[in-house]
Amino acid sequence: MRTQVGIVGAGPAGLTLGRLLELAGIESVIVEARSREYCEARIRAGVLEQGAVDLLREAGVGERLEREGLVHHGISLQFDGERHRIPLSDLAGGRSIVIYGQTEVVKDLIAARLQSGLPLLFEAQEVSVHDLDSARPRIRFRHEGVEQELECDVVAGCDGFHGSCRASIPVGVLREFSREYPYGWLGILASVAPSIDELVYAHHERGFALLSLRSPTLSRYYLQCRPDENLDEWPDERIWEELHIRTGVEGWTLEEGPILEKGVTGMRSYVCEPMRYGRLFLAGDAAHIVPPTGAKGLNLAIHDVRTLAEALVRFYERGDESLLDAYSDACLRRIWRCEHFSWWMTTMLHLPPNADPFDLQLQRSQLRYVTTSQAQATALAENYVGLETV
Ligand code: RFL
Ligand code: PHB
Repeated sequence: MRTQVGIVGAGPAGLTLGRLLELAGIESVIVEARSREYCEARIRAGVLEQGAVDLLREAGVGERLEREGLVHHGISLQFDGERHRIPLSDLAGGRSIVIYGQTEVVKDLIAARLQSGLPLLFEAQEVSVHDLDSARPRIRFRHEGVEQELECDVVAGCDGFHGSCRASIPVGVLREFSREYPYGWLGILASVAPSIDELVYAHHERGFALLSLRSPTLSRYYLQCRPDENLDEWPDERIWEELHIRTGVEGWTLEEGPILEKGVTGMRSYVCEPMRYGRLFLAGDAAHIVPPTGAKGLNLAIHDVRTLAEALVRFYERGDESLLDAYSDACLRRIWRCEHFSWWMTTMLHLPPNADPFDLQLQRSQLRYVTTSQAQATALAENYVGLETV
């Protein structure tokens, strides 16, 4: 088999790249380790920046997003039992965010690709990449029992943090930066109308909590926990009880409903530089991870592949590799801004293990400053909705 761009991974990065290349008349094959059902059911992000929404719309996959996505113009920060609204749109030049699940983005992109009749191979086994420093890199895998070799001009490593592309780069090429946090999030999806109109990020001395949503009938709530928290210790009643305690404010009630899904995720920050080795280009979580508190991971993944698609268009139209050469640096500027923002939101809102009263007072002071100073609130708002230029 031969193609122009071999894409490893059918998450938001790989699928969006495939779509952008399709629109530019560039061939691609997407090779994915999991099943379609698995990819479409994996519950993750829920907040899209305006820039990501605009790109999906321009790429012709924004129809359902436009219909079902919930446009939000603010978020709240809660501390000391009080909520403080940050009017994102007022502070960030009218820009807003859209609540639309990553699962839905993935479903829309898969449907569009299959409708175009383009190759998207699910359940590929033993996917490996080879000859990356040559002009003919290859992807090998087994699909439906048959060994396959896909010869490409370029390989896009969109296979997430635990994928095999980054791991195939020879030792010593990449510089890696990382930070582990002693926090996890216990997330639930509940079949109940959200008790909030906008997201609430709550600081509490028992730990952080986040109130989010997916639709007018689906709530998505999170509790700070240990990264290795055992879900068996969290029957539904305990989850609701803890949510009530951490998010409670006078005159407001958190409505409960059947919990459809629950899971625990650890948190880390990670960046590798450069995001390239020879003809392999890394994009999305394959190259960088942020803790979810800033809601940036999915948006960064989409930004990376927009930059990569533009570079590939230049390469195929003019044989000009300058944008491919500039790809990593162009992405890393935004990535590091989001790394900082996500780290900042995380450390401001989470209770450190063994926190002493001094730590808590510093967090409260920072929260009070962000919610009372227009300059600080603007800094939060423009990062949260997504900076136009970095
Ligand atoms: P993905 O989504 O991990 O997709 C990678 C794909 O590659 C496949 N794969 C392979 N395929 C072939 N061969 C191999 N060897 C392979 N190894 C892996 C995988 O099966 C998968 O299909 O990476 P991508 O596309 O870079 O997208 C990144 C986003 O998924 C991620 O950054 C976000 O979900 C992060 N995130 C959030 N981001 C936001 O922008 N806003 C949010 O509100 C937000 N909330 C979150 C989040 C992530 C969370 N978790 C679970 C980590 C909330 C949570 C709880
Ligand atoms: C979500 O709805 O899943 C969500 C929202 C905001 C975040 C992280 C996750 O910061």
